[in-house]
Amino acid sequence: MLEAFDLPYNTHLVGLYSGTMAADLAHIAPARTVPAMRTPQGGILTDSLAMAETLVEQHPDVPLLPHDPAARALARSMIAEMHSGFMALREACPNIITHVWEGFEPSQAVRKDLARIELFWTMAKERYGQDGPWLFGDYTLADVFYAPVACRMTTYQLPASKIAKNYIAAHLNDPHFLTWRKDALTETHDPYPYNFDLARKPWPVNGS
Ligand SMILES: N[C@@H](CCC(=O)N[C@@H](CS)C(=O)NCC(=O)O)C(=O)O
Repeated sequence: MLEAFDLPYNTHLVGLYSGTMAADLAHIAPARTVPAMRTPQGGILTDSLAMAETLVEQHPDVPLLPHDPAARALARSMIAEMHSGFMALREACPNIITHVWEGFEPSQAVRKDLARIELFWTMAKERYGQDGPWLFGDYTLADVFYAPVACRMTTYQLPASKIAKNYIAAHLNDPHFLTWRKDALTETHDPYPYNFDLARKPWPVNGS
């Protein structure tokens, strides 16, 4: 969110799998999950949706959401549904940005989540997103919240329409996404936290 809109920030890495999470977050209580954020005024935000709302409030001149009220309503709804839903997809497909799993079979519940995501992406693109690669043309917070979905659809090779494929490619080629991936490749885990009995395939270079 901060990176994509050129909002200055400092990063503190937290040991999600190393057992140090609680200690690493102690200085920004009551945060207990990542991401967590402290604002310049000292406010602590413990949740991504709270961060998004706060940034919109604090940076009225930054186009974090589409300008058009109807587009804005759809963007907000898509963000909220992502934030509180798509649990089947999120549980079955942990977000992995390093490689592709070969032969993952999505369940009916995952397919149902994907159908709603397709509906949202198509509606946003067709109504408001004709003038650029992103859901609402220019990059907005909706794209921030759906970047991990584009990532999952790549990692697990999930079924995608032509519109969805083009949208996923926009993420995979986005400089911020590429930095995210480059950083992820420097991480090692022992034991590896995601155990799928599937072969690994290389990540598609620049989404091709
Ligand atoms: N609703 C939260 C979800 C945060 C969350 O579940 N973060 C996970 C990593 S993606 C986490 O920190 N898990 C560690 C734990 O639950 O101990 C948000 O959107 O910010």
